[in-house]
Amino acid sequence: RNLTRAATLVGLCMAGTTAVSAQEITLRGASMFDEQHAFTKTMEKFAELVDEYYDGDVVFDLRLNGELGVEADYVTFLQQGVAIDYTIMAPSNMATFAPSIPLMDMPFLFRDQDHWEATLSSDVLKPLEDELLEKADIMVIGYTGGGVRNVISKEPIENLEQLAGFKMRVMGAPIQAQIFSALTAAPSAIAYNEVYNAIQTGVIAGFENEAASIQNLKFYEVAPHVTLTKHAITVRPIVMSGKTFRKLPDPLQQAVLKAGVEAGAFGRELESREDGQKLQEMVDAGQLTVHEFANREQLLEMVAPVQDAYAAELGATELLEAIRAK
Ligand code: X1X
Repeated sequence: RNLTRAATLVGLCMAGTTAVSAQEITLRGASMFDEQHAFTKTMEKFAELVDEYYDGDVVFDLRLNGELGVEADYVTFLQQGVAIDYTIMAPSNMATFAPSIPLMDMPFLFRDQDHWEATLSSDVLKPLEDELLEKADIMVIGYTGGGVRNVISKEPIENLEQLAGFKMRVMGAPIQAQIFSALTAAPSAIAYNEVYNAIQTGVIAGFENEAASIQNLKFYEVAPHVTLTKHAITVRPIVMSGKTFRKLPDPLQQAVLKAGVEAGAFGRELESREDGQKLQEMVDAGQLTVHEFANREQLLEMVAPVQDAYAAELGATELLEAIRAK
């Protein structure tokens, strides 16, 4: 199924992404990770389900290990309708095109796993999806995620005093930097594929991420301390370029929409289940040391005004209330 071909990115862009003919349709996906990561497994599940629901031939060409770049690249490709057709990505990596979309992965948005699941299995996020489609021509076809994001650092961090001035990488959406600034850290937006080196060379002292990705990309080699800030449960839309979707025959469009929702549910169950296991595997292997964060509840109080101001600025106060009420 995963037909990895040795083609350059330029070649891919020039070739276009979707060959629609009576004989064959090719859909190209991208993952920053290898076969072991939940995103990759979820995209494989998506392909399997499309095959099951569509009575025709589709070739899924899923490129792994960051062969086609990182999420910040994918969002441009999807918006332009080149190089890739579908992927899974963080809303905070799509802010350039749709400023409101990072509301759905804003730190401290969800109280717990039940709140997160209730939100993702409802249609409360639809206004954000509509904006993404309108402004970036990117369709949300399902929701995966479920990893718990924590602070990862070179040196141990156990309380607010130690978090103060912590030079850390955050994702590109301004709300990410605003939240960590409110916690008195010193955030800066750095591309994901530069994080490892930036920590190694001392440009930053750490970042924040979930277990699946820390393990897959071996971030523990440069940042062996994890602090249980538990500031986010990941929301990761499965997305498809609108330019691709519109070229597909109607029965395939229906199969894609059904498969997207079901692959999302599969991915949420998988990543949530594996999250604690993967953290423990890294602890057991001596790769990570876990630290509790003293007075975590205080963090919630510090960020609430920042969340409110961000939603107000977007005209999304009611939406934020609706998510909080889920
Ligand atoms: O922090 C990031 O940019 C990345 O972190 C993990 O690898 C994933 O959640 C991914 O979607 C991206 O957000």
